[in-house]
Amino acid sequence: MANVVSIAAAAASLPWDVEAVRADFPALAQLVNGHPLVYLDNAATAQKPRAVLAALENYYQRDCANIHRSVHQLGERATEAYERARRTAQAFLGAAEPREIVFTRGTTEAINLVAATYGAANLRAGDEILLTGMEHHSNIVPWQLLAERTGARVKVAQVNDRGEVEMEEFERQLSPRTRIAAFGHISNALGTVNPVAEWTERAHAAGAVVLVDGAQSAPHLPIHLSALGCDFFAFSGHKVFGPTGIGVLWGRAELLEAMPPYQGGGDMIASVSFERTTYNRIPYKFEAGTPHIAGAIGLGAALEYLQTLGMARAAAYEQDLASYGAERLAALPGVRMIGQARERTAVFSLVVEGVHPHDVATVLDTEGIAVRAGHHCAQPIMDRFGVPATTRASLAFYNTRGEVDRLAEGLEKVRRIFQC
Ligand code: 7TS
Repeated sequence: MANVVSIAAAAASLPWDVEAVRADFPALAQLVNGHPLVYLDNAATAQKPRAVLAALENYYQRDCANIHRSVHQLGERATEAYERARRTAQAFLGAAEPREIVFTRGTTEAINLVAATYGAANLRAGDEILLTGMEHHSNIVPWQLLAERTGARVKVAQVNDRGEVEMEEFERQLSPRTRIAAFGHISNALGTVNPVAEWTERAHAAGAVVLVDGAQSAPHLPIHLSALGCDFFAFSGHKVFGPTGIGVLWGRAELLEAMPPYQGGGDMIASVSFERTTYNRIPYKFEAGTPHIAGAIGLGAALEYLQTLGMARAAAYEQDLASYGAERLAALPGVRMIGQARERTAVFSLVVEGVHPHDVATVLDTEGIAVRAGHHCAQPIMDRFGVPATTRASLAFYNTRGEVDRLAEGLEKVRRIFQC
């Protein structure tokens, strides 16, 4: 059998035709404030390829019906498309079975689901939940809520000056009381790529289950769950070039089976009476009510699109943008980059000395350059670096070196306007 790694390496070495890829994304071909759009807010949400738009249109125009209940043609087609999306997500992650894929509203809901079900069933007063100092609020607050309910304690592995959590620090914060370790694969605020497989190994050795927040990695890295070794993995449809309002929680079947339901309602039950209700098998136990059918189908189309492009090739191309961008932006006087991790993606969290990040973003917008300014829903890491906010440029595989140049020129204009 061919070696998967060598195939990936060979694929990654094929040239990346960025103009052909851009042509798949209609939103990229527009003028904003008289300039060709430079979309550098991909960590917030990514643009959608035609394949996704077509899948949504097809569902609403041809196959619009509820799922898992109607025997008529449209109901059958909708159910088949929805379940096919689940199998696509399974393949995208390298999960063992489709029933390990739970559709949620997104990463946020996936993490809340695990906290509210696995967490509530398994954590007691005095137990510990280990997070890192660079988590998104979505991977902090659900655990704080769980801690409030159970008496468990949230512990934090701290971040060094480069924007990394060192292994010694991670291990120091683990203890025999750690029941859950939950951490981001890639930081949305710094771009740091965390050694999640190694952390998972250490957390497992301490007896904890591991949730990986893959919101920022699923769009940028090939994901192989078996290589990560984690127990739960969450990502959002809208960041992987799919629709908003849909996402995935992957969990090991034996864990999902043992977990109590999340929400009650239609589809999640086997039978209901006022005396006794029994629950459906996984994953349906966690998908109460009519789900975001179109969203799941659109997400399936996005993941198929990514598989066709090849995530290894996309990642290799983005790595080139990441090094080019880091060099280009570091050369700008008066511009400081927060987060200098050795392993990082094309996320640039910038501080222009003397200028408020929102002003930076506003000036860039006049040039047609879309970036995000703020704390990026990661206030603890902003506090760690002593800044209230940054201006963040986050790239995807459809961005170009030319667009990085436009960003650099935009930042020079900011400095001219504010004379700093
Ligand atoms: N985890 C990480 C690491 C994220 O970056 C985000 C969203 C989430 C969780 C939550 O995802 P959601 O789809 O459920 O909202 N991050 C961002 C961002 O960086 N800018 O806007 C949203």
